[in-house]
Amino acid sequence: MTLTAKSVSRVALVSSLVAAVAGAAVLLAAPASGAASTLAAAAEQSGRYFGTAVAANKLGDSTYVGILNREFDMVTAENEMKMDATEPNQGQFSFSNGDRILNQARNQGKRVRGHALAWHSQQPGWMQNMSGSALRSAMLNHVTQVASYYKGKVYAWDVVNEAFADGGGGGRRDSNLQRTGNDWIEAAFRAARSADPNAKLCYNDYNTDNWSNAKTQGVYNMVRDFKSRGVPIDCVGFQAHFNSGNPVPSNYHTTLGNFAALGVDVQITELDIEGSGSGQAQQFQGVTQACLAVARCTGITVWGIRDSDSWRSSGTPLLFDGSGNKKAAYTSVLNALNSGGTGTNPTTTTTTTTTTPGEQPGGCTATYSEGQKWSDRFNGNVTVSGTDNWVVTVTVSSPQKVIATWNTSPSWDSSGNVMTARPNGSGNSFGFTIQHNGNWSWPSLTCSVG
Ligand code: 9MR
Repeated sequence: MTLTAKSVSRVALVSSLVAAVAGAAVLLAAPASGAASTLAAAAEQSGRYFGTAVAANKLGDSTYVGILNREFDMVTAENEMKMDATEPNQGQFSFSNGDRILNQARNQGKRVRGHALAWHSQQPGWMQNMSGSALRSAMLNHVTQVASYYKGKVYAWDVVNEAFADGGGGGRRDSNLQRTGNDWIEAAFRAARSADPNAKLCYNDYNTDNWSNAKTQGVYNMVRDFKSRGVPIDCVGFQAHFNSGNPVPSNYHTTLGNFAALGVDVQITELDIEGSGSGQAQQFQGVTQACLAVARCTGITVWGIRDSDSWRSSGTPLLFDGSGNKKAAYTSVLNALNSGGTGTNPTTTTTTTTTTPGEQPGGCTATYSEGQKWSDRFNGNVTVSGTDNWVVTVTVSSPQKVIATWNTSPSWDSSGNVMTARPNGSGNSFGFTIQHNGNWSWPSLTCSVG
């Protein structure tokens, strides 16, 4: 988890910074150029999407459709692409309601997440009583037929949904599908890849947000195993259904970052948070920031539009009230998206400055490494190597504040966001604590030879 800055002169500091994050070139800490006024536009500033679950029977509601068309650029069918909806009788497929949602979205230039090809729940009656090889074949046929029908039209599929057990064991959930053999999940992924090679294939689950949960670790180990054996998996969905008994964990960004480091995209797929007012708004902000802090967190989907559209409407868990008015939670998400964040994955990140011809040879390398994190702050350490007379500039992004330093006596610019530092004595490292105020992005570093 490092970020490295090299420089050969002060002049070079004004040259453009080039960052390579996990192999992809992105600009570091590029702030949003202006505040976007919709969730989708705000998310797109950092290359992400902002989606919602859609119910086909609400597509005649003009308030609903008005908000849908205005605010979101990704759509998930709330129920209409599930197994019971798409294969009500074995071998007879029904796509009409799924198509209504897909076509409405695509006509408006929105993308679609498919949900879900294989699941222990919402199975059609004929499948519920099946077992063994007959069930395995029926499941694989379902995956193949549905993914083939929507080939090229969905951005991503939740190939397998909710296959891990709740509680402390971190193991698989018992189900008729699980009893066909532990390899049912990878078999489903392989069938989906064959049917639609360009769709991103996701594993999707709930209560996998807290890094300390056994269930989170169970899913993580499965994804790591799949990646090591070449099972085709591209993404992991975190449903993110929160309430007071299951609040947004303070280590959410750690969870997302650790999964991303396995080489998969991560997505918040069914976000809702029961509550109201500023408490609810703050939790929505935290989830948004956790995604923004991870480069491979590619988007957020809320599980419905208005509170009254929610599967648990009494908990008022969404961003619009029953009349379609924006709630405080809406504003906090929009503001968080507008304050940007290219995010960083917990992998090596290199920042280099270009060299001005004719400069003296020499230089220095400053390496940032992540330290401990808490819900409101995180530590960073800088290690420097190179010639003696260098100095490091550390820039944090507003509203972050550096609230403590060690092994250094820095000087500050007038904004308080830029500190210029050398390690004390003959040391080669120093550290600081950043109060993130909702922005988890890492500071940018330069080092220069004086
Ligand atoms: O929101 C969906 C609700 O309308 C259905 O009755 C329910 C049936 O299982 O599924 C709800 O959506 C679930 C999603 O498909 C998977 N994760 C949990 C969601 C909320 O229960």
